[in-house]
Amino acid sequence: MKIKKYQGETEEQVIELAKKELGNDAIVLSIKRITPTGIFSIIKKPYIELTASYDENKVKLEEKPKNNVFSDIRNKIASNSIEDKLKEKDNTIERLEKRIAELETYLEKAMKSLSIDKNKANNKYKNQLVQFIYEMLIAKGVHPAVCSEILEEIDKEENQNIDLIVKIVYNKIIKMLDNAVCTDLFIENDNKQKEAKTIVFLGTTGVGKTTTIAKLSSELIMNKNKKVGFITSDTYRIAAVEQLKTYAEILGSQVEIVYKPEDMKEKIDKLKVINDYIFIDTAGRSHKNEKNMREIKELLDEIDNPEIYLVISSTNNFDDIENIIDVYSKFCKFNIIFTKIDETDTIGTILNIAYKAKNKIAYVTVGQNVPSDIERFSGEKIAKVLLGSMYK
Ligand SMILES: Nc1nc2c(ncn2[C@@H]2O[C@H](COP(=O)(O)OP(=O)(O)OP(=O)(O)O)[C@@H](O)[C@H]2O)c(=O)[nH]1
Ligand SMILES: [Mg+2]
Repeated sequence: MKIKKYQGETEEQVIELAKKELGNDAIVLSIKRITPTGIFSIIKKPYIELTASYDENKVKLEEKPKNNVFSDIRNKIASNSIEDKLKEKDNTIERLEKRIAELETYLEKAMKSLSIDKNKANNKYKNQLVQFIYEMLIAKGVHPAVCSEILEEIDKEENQNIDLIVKIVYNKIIKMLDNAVCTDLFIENDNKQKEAKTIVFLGTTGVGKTTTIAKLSSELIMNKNKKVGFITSDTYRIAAVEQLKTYAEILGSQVEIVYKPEDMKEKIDKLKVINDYIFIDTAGRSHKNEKNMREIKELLDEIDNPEIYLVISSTNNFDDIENIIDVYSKFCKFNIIFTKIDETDTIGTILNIAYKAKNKIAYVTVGQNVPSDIERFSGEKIAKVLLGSMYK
């Protein structure tokens, strides 16, 4: 016995292929639907693989195989022996039974494909690959309007090849994301000014403000040989000051505590003298609480020309993120840091924000490790994740 594999788009197609080449006596060992994973799932469509075994003495692959039951019968009728004819009758009945069973399976499949066709009527796009990409982007949290912007034009084109469609989609996503990349950051400019630069971190509760401060300041202190002083106004949460103090101690930095906005100037002046940068940590505040937002504004009013980062957890849903951005936009200008992208399944919200093009994105954080789990925001990595690969 020998084994041979056949690949095709449908089960009927591979069965037909195998039957044509190996005849009706071949045995089907398995029929599997193979789905390529990750980005390959887009470039290569799922396909059906049939594995069959056959008797090499009966089937010579180069020879034209016996076609079907009917040609078989015709050949046998040509034989004159009665014994042969009886044997033939038995075989014919057996084969007809097999044929009926095959027809039943075929009908069952035809019914199923009929319901698939019905679903197709609900598809947004006529090109199946474009539809597939659409569904994938939606599942990753990309807003339908953003999907339309990316996919509508491509869907209009006839006979596009798969590679080209994927390339166009990938490049469109990267372009959208790259438009939001923030350039020219105080943190990255080698601060040669005499005065220390103040960098403020705002955001709702628990999004990772203090951890992000530790990551960014470590990079400046350890790799760029800069001096960073810290100020915290988070006197609400027990242990918040301690958290920042612990990082400061490890980094050999000074920490000042601000209890009320009027103290801010004095503390900044104190740290200005010996530092290149002053990182200001704030208490996590609900953007829905007007009093909280007023307090933040009062605090910012005391700081001259700060660079502000709004820290947003990418695990929030798009509507919440939009609200947060809108509320903070009313009283300050900021760049965004998206945290916890290691924890989200809907990284598409970042693309939605980039598409809105109101704010620039500076960094993403990808885990809890200080200082390593922070990266400069880049369109390429997010685009790959949106098309099915892992964030690496
Ligand atoms: N998985 C993951 N966890 C993170 C990331 N960044 C921060 N965290 C975790 O989020 C939790 C809150 O982090 P903090 O830095 O204390 O957050 P915060 O915004 O300062 O919190 P408040 O000051 O209470 O508002 C901690 O357990 C961090 O380790 C990240 O990128 N990925
Ligand atoms: Mg904090």
